[in-house]
Amino acid sequence: MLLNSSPKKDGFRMPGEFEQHEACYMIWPERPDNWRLGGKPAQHCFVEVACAISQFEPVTMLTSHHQYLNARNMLPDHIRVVEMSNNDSWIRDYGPSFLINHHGELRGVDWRFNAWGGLLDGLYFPWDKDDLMAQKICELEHIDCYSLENFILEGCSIHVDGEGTLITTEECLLSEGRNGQLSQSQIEAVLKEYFNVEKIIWLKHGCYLDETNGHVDNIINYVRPGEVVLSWTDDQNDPQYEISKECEDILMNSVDAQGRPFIIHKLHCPTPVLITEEESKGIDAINGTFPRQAGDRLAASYVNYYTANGGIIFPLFDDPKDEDAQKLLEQLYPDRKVMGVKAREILLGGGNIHCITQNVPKRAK
Ligand code: KQY
Repeated sequence: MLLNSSPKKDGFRMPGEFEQHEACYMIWPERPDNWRLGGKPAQHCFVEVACAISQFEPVTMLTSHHQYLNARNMLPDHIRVVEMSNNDSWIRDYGPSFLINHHGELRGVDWRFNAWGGLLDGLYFPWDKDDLMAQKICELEHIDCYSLENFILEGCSIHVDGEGTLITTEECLLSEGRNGQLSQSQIEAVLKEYFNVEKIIWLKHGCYLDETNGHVDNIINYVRPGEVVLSWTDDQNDPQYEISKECEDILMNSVDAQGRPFIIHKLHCPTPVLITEEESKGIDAINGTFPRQAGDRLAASYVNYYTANGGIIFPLFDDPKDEDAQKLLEQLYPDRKVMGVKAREILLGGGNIHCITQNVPKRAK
């Protein structure tokens, strides 16, 4: 059922990802203008991610009818495969934002999606099937849903601590191609009402060259309330340095909704990852889709990881920093198994593990 009220009025909040889940959704990759070689290498990588997460919670893979049989054959039986039309695989962006209340009831928010900037600076056209997915997933989950007619928002552009704080970036949420007609305070008001939070922390920018206009989930992640990991480089000649330093300064000078100062852990980026000639040649060049040229730098970041019930699934880039990331995450999450998955193929598509996964919070039975 579509609800006319708001989560704040009804007492629903978005839990932190580190709270208990009952399931995880993903979408099978196939579009040849985003995934090289018709999505074949990315499909193997998605299988690895799904299998890793399924050690901790049930996974559902959504797929177009074209790829249903292939996805079914490539995935093990314990991963549910459900046909659902889509334009691409970024479920964190256009799946529902799941909310819970103190009775443990679940609801969703269905934001509008315009492929990260619509006709102004969006990354593909059309996006109509993606925009319908949140509503369809709420139906699959048998839950009611708040639907906003005009407000553009992607799930990767916000992080919450489940205790009243939301972190986002100005670069993304104030971008012209999303809600350019609204002021920052009007945008804040919508976020407060629909995520049911009291405090918004505005970072300035996301990662260097992030094609989504700086999604926050590629530059920080919440470990637990009051504690974040920040994507970092010590190389002051790298444009990423100023961006990360600015985020650190903002967080160090902020307190969250509960009045806590932030504990910040620096998770060092890999050596810049560049698209190779061969990779570039494997991607269909289509007018209107964001191009992938040899030598282009990708926004590689270890903080774009998935927090599962008993695990952390983080991206590997075949870089010496992979091991440092593993060690830091093991220290930060002593009660979770930290598992790396080779993620270059996801990165080549423009995002990473957090962007291709959507957790469903655990509801009361
Ligand atoms: O990182 C994301 N949330 C999505 C990136 C989309 C890339 C489309 N090429």
